[in-house]
Order: sequence, then structure tokens, then C-alpha cells
Amino acid sequence: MRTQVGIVGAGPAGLILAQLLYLEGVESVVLEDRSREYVEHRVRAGLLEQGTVDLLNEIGVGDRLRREALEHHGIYLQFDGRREYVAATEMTGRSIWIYGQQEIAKDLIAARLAYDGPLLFEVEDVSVHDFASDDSQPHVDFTHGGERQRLGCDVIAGCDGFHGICRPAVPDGVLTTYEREYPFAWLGILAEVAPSTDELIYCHHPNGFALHSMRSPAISRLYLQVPPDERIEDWPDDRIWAELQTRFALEGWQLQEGPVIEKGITPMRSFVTEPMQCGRLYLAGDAAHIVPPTGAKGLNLAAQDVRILADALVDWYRGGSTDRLDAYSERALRRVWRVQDFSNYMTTLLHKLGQDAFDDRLQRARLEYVTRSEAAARSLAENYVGLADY
Ligand code: FAS
Ligand code: PHB
Repeated sequence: MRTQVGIVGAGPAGLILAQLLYLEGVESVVLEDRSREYVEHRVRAGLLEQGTVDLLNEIGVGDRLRREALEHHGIYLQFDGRREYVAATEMTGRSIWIYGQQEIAKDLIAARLAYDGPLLFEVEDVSVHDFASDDSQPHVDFTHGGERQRLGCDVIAGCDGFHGICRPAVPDGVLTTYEREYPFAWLGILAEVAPSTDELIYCHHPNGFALHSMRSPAISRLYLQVPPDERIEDWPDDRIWAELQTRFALEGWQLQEGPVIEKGITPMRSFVTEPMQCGRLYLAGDAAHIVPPTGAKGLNLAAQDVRILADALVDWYRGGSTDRLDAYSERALRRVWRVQDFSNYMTTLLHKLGQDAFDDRLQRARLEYVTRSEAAARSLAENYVGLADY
């Protein structure tokens, strides 16, 4: 097999990149090791920046999103038994949107298959080769339908997530990684109950952080901060609801409960790889960086990475210039570190950090500041809705 761009991974990064390239007449083949069923039902992100929604509309996969996504104009911060509103749209002119990651995957896969764009699911033993120098012959080896195959390509896009094979395939000494593990995790549930709030509630509580998000007018998405090694078996549904009631308790407001249809525990880490490229291999999305989900940035960052990469690839195919390809990492990393800083800020602002009493007071002071200072609230808002052209 031969193509121009070999894309490993059919998550948001890989599928958006394939669509961007297709619209510019650049060929690609997408290789995914899970089934279509799995990719289209994997519960992950739900909050989209205005910029991501604009991009999905631009590449022609926004029809259902425009009909079904929920537009939000701000968030609530809850602490010390009070709930304060951050009017993000009022301060930035940009909205945030609730639309499940699996819905985005369904829309992108449907678009890809509608024009017979090569997209292979359930590939096995994927490995990437011969990409490290600019005069190499990059190729991806894989097994599909029991047959070992080789995909020759000009460049490889590593969009295979944090646990993928592309980043580890880079020769030693090329990449530098920066990481931070947080001493807690998130227990997340999907529940068949109408959200008890019109917009997201980020809650700071002595027992730990809690988040009330949603997926639709009938489906709520809620998260609890739990210890890092917590087992989901130790959290029967009634214990989860009891703890959510405790953390969200507020005079005159009631959290509605309902059947839990999905639950899981997610580790909390920050991770960055520099550079995000090696020769003809380009890393994008979670393959290159992970942010704690407190800032709701992972998917949005993946979308921005591949927008930059696609523009640079089109430039190269159209005019032969590698300038933008050579600058891909530098350009993408500027936003990656902005988002890393914001995600760390939201995480340390709202989680129980096991700190001493002095730091406790400092955390309070920061929460107080962001709900009293217009300048502080605007800074949070502009990062939360997504910085344009950063
Ligand atoms: P992905 O991990 O999504 O996709 C990589 C793909 O590569 C997968 O389909 C995988 O199966 C495939 N793959 C892996 N190895 C392979 C191999 N060897 N061969 C072939 N294919 C391979 N982000 C937000 O922006 N907003 C949110 O609200 C938000 N909430 C989140 C909540 C949770 C609980 C979690 C865990 C994450 C959340 N995120 C959120 C972040 C999340 O959405 C990721 O950033 C996003 O999925 C990144 O997309 P990709 O880089 O495409 O990686
Ligand atoms: C979600 O809806 O899954 C979600 C929303 C906001 C976050 C994290 C996750 O900060």
C-alpha cells in the first residue's frame, strides 16, 4: 500500500487530520487498532472550545453538532457553601459547547467512509519504521484480517494517544519529556438523569473536588476526586451519589440522581514531549501531551495540533516548502504549554491537595480572588473558552 500521509490512530487527532487533508486533496490512510464500535462508544471528552466547534464546522462534520450540542456561556465555581458564576462569553465573546467525544468520532468516521477514505479498524501489531531522517522511506507495518501489510508513505502522523507505539518508536536521545503525576484520580459517571444545573459546576470541597457536567438534557456526567489507587469496585452507585450529594450540597438546591450507565476512574497527569516530531514522524494530541481533564483541554488541544500540522503538510505538498513543517513543534508547543499551565491552575485551584493549613488558606484566597476580581475572572474565562490565534 502507498499513500502520502500514514495516520496511526482514529481518535479525534487522527480523524480530524484525515478530514483536513482530504479537503486539501492530500491522501492519507488511517490505521486504528480498536473496533469501530469501541471508538464510537468510548466515553471521554465532552466540552469543546469555540475554536474546535468552528474547525469541525469548517471541515464539514458539524451538522449534527449544530443540532445537538449544548451552548454554554460560563461555569459555576462552588466553595465554602457558595456558588459563583464566571460569565465567560460575556467577557470573551466566545462560547463553550457540550458534545460527546464519541459523537465527534461518529461524525468524522461517517464522513470518512462516505467518500471511501481509507480507514482500517482492528489492525494489529502496528510498527513505524525508517522515518528518522529527511531522506528516509517511512513505512508502517501492520496486520489486518490476518495478513501482514506494509504502508509506504511520505510522512507518518502519530495520533495514537498516550499509550500508542509512535512516541516510543522515536530513537533515544531525540525527545525530552516533562511530566507531573497528581496524587489523585477522577471517578467519572454517566447517569440517565436530567442535569441538575444549566451549566457546569466546578466544586471545591474539604472531601475533594467534584464536577457536574452533562452530555444532553437527559444525560448527566459527574466526576469525583478520589485517591490515585482507588478501585471502581469499591464505589457502588449509592456510595457515589452519597458523596456527590455531600460535595455539591447547597442551600435551596438539590442534585437529582438516576441510573448510572457508565463509570470509570481516570489517572491525573500532565505530560509533554519535546519536540513533537522526529524526521518524517509528527506526533499530535495525546501521543505528544496529556493534560489533567480539569481544564477540559485534551481534545481541544489535539484539534489545534492537527490544524497546524495539516496546514504545514499542505504547504509542503503545494509549494515544496518545509518551513512550516520544520516549525510544527515550536508552533504547537506554545499552545501546549499555555494549556498545561491553565490545566494545572484549575487542578491546583479546585482539588484537595493534601496541603498544610497555610496552603489551604492560599487556595481559598485564589478562589475568592477569581470570583471578586474581573481581571482574574477574565483570565480564567479566556483560557477556558480557548485562546484564539495563540
Ligand atoms: P486518543 O487517545 O483519543 O486516540 C488515539 C487512538 O489511537 C485511539 O483510538 C486508540 O485506540 C488508537 N491507537 C492506540 N494505539 C494504537 C496502535 N498501536 N495502532 C493503531 N491505533 C492505536 N478533553 C477535552 O478537550 N474536553 C474534555 O471534556 C475532556 N474530558 C476528558 C475526560 C476523561 C475522563 C478523559 C480520560 C479525557 C478527557 N479529555 C477531555 C481528554 C481526551 O479527550 C483526549 O485528550 C483526546 O482523546 C485526545 O485525542 P487523541 O490525541 O486523538 O488520542
Ligand atoms: C466532561 O464533560 O467530560 C468534562 C467537562 C469539563 C471538564 C472535564 C470533563 O473540565
